[in-house]
Amino acid sequence: MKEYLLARQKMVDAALDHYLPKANAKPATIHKAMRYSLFAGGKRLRPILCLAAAECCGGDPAEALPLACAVECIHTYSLIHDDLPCMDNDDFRRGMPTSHKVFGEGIAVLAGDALLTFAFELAARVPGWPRYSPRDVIRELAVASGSRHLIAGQVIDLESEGKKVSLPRLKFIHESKTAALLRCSLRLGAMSANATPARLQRLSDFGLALGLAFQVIDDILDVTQTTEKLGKSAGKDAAAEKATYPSLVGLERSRRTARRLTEQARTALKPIGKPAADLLTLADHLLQRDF
Ligand code: GRG
Repeated sequence: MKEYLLARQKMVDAALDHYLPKANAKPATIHKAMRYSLFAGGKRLRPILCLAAAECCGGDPAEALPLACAVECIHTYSLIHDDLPCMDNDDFRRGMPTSHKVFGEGIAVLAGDALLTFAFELAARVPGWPRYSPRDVIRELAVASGSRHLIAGQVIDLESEGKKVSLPRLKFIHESKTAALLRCSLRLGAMSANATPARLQRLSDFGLALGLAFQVIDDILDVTQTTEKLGKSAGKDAAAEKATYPSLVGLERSRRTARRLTEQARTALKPIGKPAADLLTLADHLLQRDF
């Protein structure tokens, strides 16, 4: 798995480097800022899932690359904006000072905007496939990152600060903020392989359960790991009295929930058999992760 992940990270990094405007393209500040956050050492989980979904559906991962990179651009934009003083106000991300600490708030906002916009430029590169047009793909990205999913999660999160949050509300925040983009990564990979509607649905169900498990584990790691290990400020949720799975149901029940969700994700892929092997291994790997 280690070698597989490393090879996929390299493939994604090379593609991002190829697609993105060069650091000295005018105006250099914005392109430097976009590249700074994009190449700060993210795990590339979403693009890796996108490529694995393409393979699971019999496709060529190279065809999914622009979409895998588009999702990573959207993910990175959301991190830059989330770290801003008006949002989560964080100084440290991916083991480096956050964008606004290096470039100032104005450029950080614009770097996030530019990455979000660039994602759609990348998505517009795909030729389309018999079952899925470029329009379908672009809509998929827009819906996952828009006001009913990624932004919805952030809004409810902001509005929940300092309030008692119920478990269903927390699940909604996690599904919107985290799981929707993970699911979108898998769906885009499947679409690039011209997946049947039935297989697309299976990957979608896998993505939603895996995405929620991923966020529950993220909540657990915030309590149990160090800042050095995570590459972002540990213990921040508790310090900000944020609702998380551990704060609502405790660490042990959170761990059980993560295991149950991972099993639910695995079940969604069972009928696919051997072609889903890499995705199943990835799900187990994410459950065991410690950063
Ligand atoms: C500001 C529009 C806007 C949205 C913010 C995604 C998000 C919503 C906030 C970021 C902080 C957060 C708790 C996100 C949840 C998803 C998550 C666990 C992100 C970290 O993902 P990793 O671990 O990060 O894959 P790397 O750095 O490895 O890519």
